[in-house]
Amino acid sequence: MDTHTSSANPVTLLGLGDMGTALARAWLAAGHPLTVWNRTPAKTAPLAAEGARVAATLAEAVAAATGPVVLCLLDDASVGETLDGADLSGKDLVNLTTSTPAQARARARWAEERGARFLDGGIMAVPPMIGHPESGGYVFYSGDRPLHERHRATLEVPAGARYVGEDAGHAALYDIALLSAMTGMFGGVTHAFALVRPEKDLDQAAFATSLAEWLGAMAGIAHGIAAQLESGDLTKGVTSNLAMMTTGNRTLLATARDQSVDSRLLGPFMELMRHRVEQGHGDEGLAGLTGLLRTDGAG
Ligand code: FVH
Repeated sequence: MDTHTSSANPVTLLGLGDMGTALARAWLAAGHPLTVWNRTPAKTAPLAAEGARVAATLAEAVAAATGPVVLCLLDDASVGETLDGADLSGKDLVNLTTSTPAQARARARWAEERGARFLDGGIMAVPPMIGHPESGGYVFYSGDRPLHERHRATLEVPAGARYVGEDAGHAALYDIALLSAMTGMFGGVTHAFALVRPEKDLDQAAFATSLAEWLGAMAGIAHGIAAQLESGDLTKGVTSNLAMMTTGNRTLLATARDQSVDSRLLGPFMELMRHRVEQGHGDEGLAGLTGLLRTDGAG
């Protein structure tokens, strides 16, 4: 079926896994002419039925592209394998594949050497959030600014677009930093449920409500840490200092012992706090711990 009569920006999408398929449906629903390619051709069939044009080969998909060529593949290695040997000259590549910042920078240089423009993206959403702006999902972008400007409206169809600078590695750095913070939060949530789990007559759902509210209320600490790091005054605006918190940590650890919960998730972080206090910085908040984590000595 040829649906390429729309005036909307045409999109070429390489990769139809869970995320790629969700992206495809969002662009189709918004009326964008869409060409798709996937390593395993069977995954293209449902989208063809919904109006996508299916490219028989990768080379055909890229050659026909007049709009953004969006990659949503498993990892950076699969991007390299997929585009190996393709003629990318003059193409606008938008790579939504999760990468490290170093991989994104290397991929930007790689694309430039092949005459392509390059934008890297880090998706802050899961597939059901794609195409639903009210879900709060968005994508960090970095790299070629004019490319981002040119395709911004198209890129905002599946999820909000947040451009974070010309360094192609910065979208990946934002992405991975947020995922790292989320992982720490998941560790805390796991510990919290381990504490309350065996208690008879403790309503787990009610506990979950309190836990989620508390984490939301505490999330603003990120702004305080940023202000302290930017000003260089690591005591600026501190309301809960490390000296107080390390004392409180003893109560947390004693409770873990009493509740028969292993403190292996919390222990290393508490050790870092104790070390900073021993260095004479008990009046600081958490900002000074970032320096202790650096392995290159950068404060
Ligand atoms: N799904 C999620 O929740 C997360 C949300 C945040 C962002 N991630 C990243 O998005 C990328 C794609 O994720 P996905 O969910 O679509 O992943 P899969 O469903 O596993 O699909 C993987 C696609 O990659 C193709 N592929 C894998 N290896 C190769 C290769 N060597 N050459 C060509 N294509 C390859 C695979 O093809 P096939 O197996 O169907 O033939 C799928 O199209 C990812 O970076 C997440 O970190 C998703």
